[in-house]
Amino acid sequence: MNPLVSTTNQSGVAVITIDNPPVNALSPGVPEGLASAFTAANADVGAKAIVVIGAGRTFIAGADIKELEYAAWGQPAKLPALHDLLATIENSAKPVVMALHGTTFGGGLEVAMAGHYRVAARDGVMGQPEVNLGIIPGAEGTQRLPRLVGVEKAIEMCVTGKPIPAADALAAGLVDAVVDGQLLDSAVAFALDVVSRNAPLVKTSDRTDKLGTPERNAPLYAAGCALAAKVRRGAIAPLKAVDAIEAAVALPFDEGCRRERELFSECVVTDQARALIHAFFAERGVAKVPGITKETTVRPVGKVAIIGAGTMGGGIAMACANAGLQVLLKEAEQAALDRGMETIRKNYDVSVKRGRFTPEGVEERMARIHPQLDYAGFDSADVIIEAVFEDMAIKKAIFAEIEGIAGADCVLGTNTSTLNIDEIASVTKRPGSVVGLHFFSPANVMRLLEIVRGKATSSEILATALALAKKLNKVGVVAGNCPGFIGNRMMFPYMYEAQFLVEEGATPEQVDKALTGFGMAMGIFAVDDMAGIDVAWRVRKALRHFAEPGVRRPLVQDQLFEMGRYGQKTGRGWYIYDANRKATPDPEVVELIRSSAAGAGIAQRTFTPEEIIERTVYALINEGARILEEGYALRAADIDVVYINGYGFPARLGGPMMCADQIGLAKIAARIAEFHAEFGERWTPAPLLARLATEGKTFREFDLERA
Ligand code: T1G
Repeated sequence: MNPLVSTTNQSGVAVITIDNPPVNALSPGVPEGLASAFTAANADVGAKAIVVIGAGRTFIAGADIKELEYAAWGQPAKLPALHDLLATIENSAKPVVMALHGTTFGGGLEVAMAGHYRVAARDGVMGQPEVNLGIIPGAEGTQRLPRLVGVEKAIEMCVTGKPIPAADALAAGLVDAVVDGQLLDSAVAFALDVVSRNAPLVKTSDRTDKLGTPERNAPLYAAGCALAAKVRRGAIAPLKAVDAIEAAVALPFDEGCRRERELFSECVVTDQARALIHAFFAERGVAKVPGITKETTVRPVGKVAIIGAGTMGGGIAMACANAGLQVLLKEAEQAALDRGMETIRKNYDVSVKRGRFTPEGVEERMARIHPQLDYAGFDSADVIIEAVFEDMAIKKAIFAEIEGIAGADCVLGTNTSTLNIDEIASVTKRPGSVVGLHFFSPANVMRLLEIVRGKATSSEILATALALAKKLNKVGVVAGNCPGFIGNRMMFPYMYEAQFLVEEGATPEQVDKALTGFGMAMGIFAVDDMAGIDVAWRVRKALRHFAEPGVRRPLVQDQLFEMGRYGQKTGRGWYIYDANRKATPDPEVVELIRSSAAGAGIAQRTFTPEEIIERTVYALINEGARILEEGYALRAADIDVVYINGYGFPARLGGPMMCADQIGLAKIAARIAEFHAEFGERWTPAPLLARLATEGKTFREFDLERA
């Protein structure tokens, strides 16, 4: 007996159940089990029809991505050859009804589409998310999906990778019924109805009614490519998905399937597939933290108290309210509190306008946020998050205050982007309860939460912080307590190098263009303007950057600060901003850069985009290697998760460390050595990077060896 697939009989219907926790992936054994279950069910005189259902939380969520990872890295992989299985399902003489709940994704949807009918639970979702992994559907999804939903919808689903809810699937023709309540009973009843009506068993592969013709579809293909360029800039797989759907229209079914397999095979060995599959597992790996086990107590969180209703505090309050938590939001003065609440209201209004929330949903959320000027109710909060100004003295004063108020089990979080957690914790008698919670702005939108472990932070507090991140729909990455933690510590050399480049002859616009061309969501000067040149100035002072004599200092940023050019908030920074926050280059700034450089005798030259990328991104990678070696990041993969989710690093490059692996550490180390010779100490190669390069190894291998 196959433990992954079993068959029972309900009212004369063979019920085939897939039970491969956690998500019923098509791991080795599942397709084989399904194939023999189908053969048996077809031979079983006691079965009039067949229902396939998933045990646990979902129908099949796709192929086993572990196997895809092996394939991507050229290792022996047991990728399911589903062609024969899908043909067996489709050719079944007995009606096949697929009962879908949870996430019917990828290979799961492909199996489902081979059935004659599909019945879905109302809260189920269906999709072909393969592009998220840098690949296209590989089990005939690009051939059957357009036959069921039409070419336009199929392109949209395969290009964006976004799942659709059951109701939309019904409207599109992907499923035949949406049911509430007992899914299995409904599916069995549906199957019996098909039998009693002697309804025809239409094979999806035989259908052509929704396919159209190559000529008429030409604009749809062009629109699909345009959509790909828009939502997945630079990605290969979405374009290949369009090609495969074109083949569904132009070729007979079997030939179309062959074409899909070719395109799939091309995609799976690309750098992008490797990078995206890496990113998938990296994101799920961050919660694995030494010292935290299944036995570690995670404290329940229902009520969060926030100190400070500014940009960060307000955003954190929204993130908590969105997750259904009760929120106390404290400010020192009424005017600031009112301003904070107004901003929250305004942000929610925008979400309603954009259709993200309903007006009622917003009222529910607003009702969860209690504005206040005192500490009332803080004694029963599960988590307190201090989110005031980035100033050590103020933060310490607040921690000294809440020490006497917070309950014994309360998590004491500080939202700092750079300050020393241990120093903050030192003012309390319970440093084990103190943890850094570095949210990213806007905190209600950005997925990253850096969770900073101080030297005393207890495992329980850390585990609770990780659970809180999950509850807030964020990805929590544990970082050690070094200045800037993981993300900002890496950003400093990257940002300063960009500034040196403009002093040497590039313009902010050129640097930003090179970076966005590389794939970054924003250029670093645009980021500086968004985060605030005043904020960067304060951080620089607090961390005593450039305090040592003899180091090269950026010449312009302090001048911009002194001119009151704080970036977007003042309409001027490195760029000029219009009312819609659209940036245009400012000749005055370029002039300021040129005259400052001339004053310092800096030679001027031009830079290619490649040189710009090397100087900036390699600085990022070099610092990442240091952080990893010093143990402030648990894994290279954690650094990648930080940069993809908090700093706009393109997922298709896998994050800075995976990107370094793919460029080749030897090449990077050689270039860094040249920069070191030319620019001196700030380019000292990170010892780990140098060592791995010499040994011919990668950061990925470094992670695997330590796992
Ligand atoms: N394969 C292997 N492991 C998987 C997996 C999969 N498809 N999906 C999830 N896991 C693991 C995951 O690593 C984690 O493990 C645990 O399950 C829970 O996941 C032939 C080629 C299903 C919506 O892309 O979108 O089919 O960390 O923490 O938030 O054409 O996982 O606990 O050890 O994410 O509830 C297409 C990807 C594959 C689905 C559940 N399918 N997965 O989310 O839990 S390609 C996908 C997800 C394919 C065919 C092609 C989500 C989820 P661990 P989780 P969750």
